[in-house]
Amino acid sequence: MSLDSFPRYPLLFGPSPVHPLDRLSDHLGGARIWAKREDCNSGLAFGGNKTRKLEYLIPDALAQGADTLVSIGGVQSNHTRQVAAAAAKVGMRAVLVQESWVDWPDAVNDKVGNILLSRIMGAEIRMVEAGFGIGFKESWQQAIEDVRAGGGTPYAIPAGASDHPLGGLGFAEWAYEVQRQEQELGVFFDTIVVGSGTGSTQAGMIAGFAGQDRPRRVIGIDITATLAETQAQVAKIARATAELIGVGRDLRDDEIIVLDGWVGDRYGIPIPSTVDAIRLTGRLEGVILDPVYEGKSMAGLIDLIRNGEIPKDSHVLYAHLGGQPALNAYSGAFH
Ligand code: 5PA
Repeated sequence: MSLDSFPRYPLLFGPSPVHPLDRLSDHLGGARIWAKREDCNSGLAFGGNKTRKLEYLIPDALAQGADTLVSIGGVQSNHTRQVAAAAAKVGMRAVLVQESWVDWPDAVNDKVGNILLSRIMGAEIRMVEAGFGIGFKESWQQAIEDVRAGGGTPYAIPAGASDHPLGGLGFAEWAYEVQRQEQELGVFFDTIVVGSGTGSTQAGMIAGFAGQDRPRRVIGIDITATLAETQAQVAKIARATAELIGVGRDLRDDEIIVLDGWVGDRYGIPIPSTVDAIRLTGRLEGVILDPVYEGKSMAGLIDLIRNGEIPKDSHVLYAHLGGQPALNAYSGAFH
């Protein structure tokens, strides 16, 4: 099958914007940096990377006759907020399991930002005590069964919409969107930098670019503090997605790059390099990053340019995947 043969439910405005970050590039004195903006890809509850993935899951949910999307994430999950928005848009209910992945002391952490938005959109929120993990969760299974017991038809969406047969398609399509935008802009991005958590964002990109002629590096920056699991998950989803869209060859191990060094020792806690990257990007570009994901992937990009790992003649595309609503729950990081 080819990518075009999978139905896509429109949730995005269209292609997400691509633009140069000239002042940041000049400041670092190395490669030219551009950003592709999934944080403004949709009019649905501030969009983000999951909205793009959900374009491929919603048709499957509709085909199955589902009336309730059931998903899971941390209290400040961007993913569950986007599931709530997609459910509202297509006229389904959303049941969201929100786990205590992060122990962060802001008093309003469980009241503002993403979780507030999900409440406004009418999602049923279930708060659960449980640590970070991308694997199968009993609380999620329970929520699915409860929907059934209540006479509903659930559609189960795993954390980050990642460990799902269609989870990699959104960003495989993104890779082709990049190729079209490069032709319009007259630029070639030899390096892509992307934050990696549940894995299907980077995995989809790898699969999509693998079907194209010109090789490039897709560098994932781990934001989970469990690097080996992230690498394994990215590899698994990339290979499954490549097969699903008919890339026609096996992915090599060296196509799967996930780097460690900017997450700190726990998921969801900003460290000094995170806050520095957020402040620098805000001050020089007026572009806002969050303290859980994009602040960390940008810290990685900054160091990789500074230490020459990304060479001076490179054109880098920074995938901005959204996530800013969580900033409100992290005011303490910026005092
Ligand atoms: C997330 C994920 P993947 O999970 O697809 O690897 O994406 C990582 C990522 N940037 C990067 C932002 C802003 C993200 O929200 N967020 C999760 C969530 O629950 O919000 C899935 C973890």
